[in-house]
Amino acid sequence: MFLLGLQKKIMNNKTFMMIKPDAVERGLIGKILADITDAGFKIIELKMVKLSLDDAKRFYKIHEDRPFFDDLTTYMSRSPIVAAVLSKDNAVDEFRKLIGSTDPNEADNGTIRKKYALSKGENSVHGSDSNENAEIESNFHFS
Ligand code: DAT
Ligand code: MG
Repeated sequence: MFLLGLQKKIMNNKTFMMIKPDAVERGLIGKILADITDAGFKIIELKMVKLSLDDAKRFYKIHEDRPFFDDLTTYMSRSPIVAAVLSKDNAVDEFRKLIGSTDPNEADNGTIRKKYALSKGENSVHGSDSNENAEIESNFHFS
């Protein structure tokens, strides 16, 4: 039982995040990273990179049939992003709580999206939605 618990804890302890173009453009990298480390996350990988339109389309492939796909991929490739792998117990859920709802108008007070996001489309940060996607998205950026 102890080993199973430990294994679960290790499998739940990482997530992947990006600081998106709208936030990088407005000089918010430092503030957002401070919010993240203040919330108890450790930064274990970090880089700033400009995605090509093709990179953005591959990263967001699950949304390719959605009406906002072109806007999303054009926006994500218009200027650099910051990509990071973070660790904390229950990292995926804890990080989604820290960033808040997709639409900043629906996000709770104190969340990163409530504080910084411009709109549902330009919402300043990405956070993986499952352990499986955290692994896939981390490998996309840090292979
Ligand atoms: P999240 O980023 O909260 O996981 P998502 O995975 O549903 O949200 O969508 C990915 C991104 O696509 C989201 O951060 C912003 C954009 N997006 C989602 N729904 C949208 C909409 N209705 N209009 C415009 N952009 C949208
Ligand atoms: Mg998502």
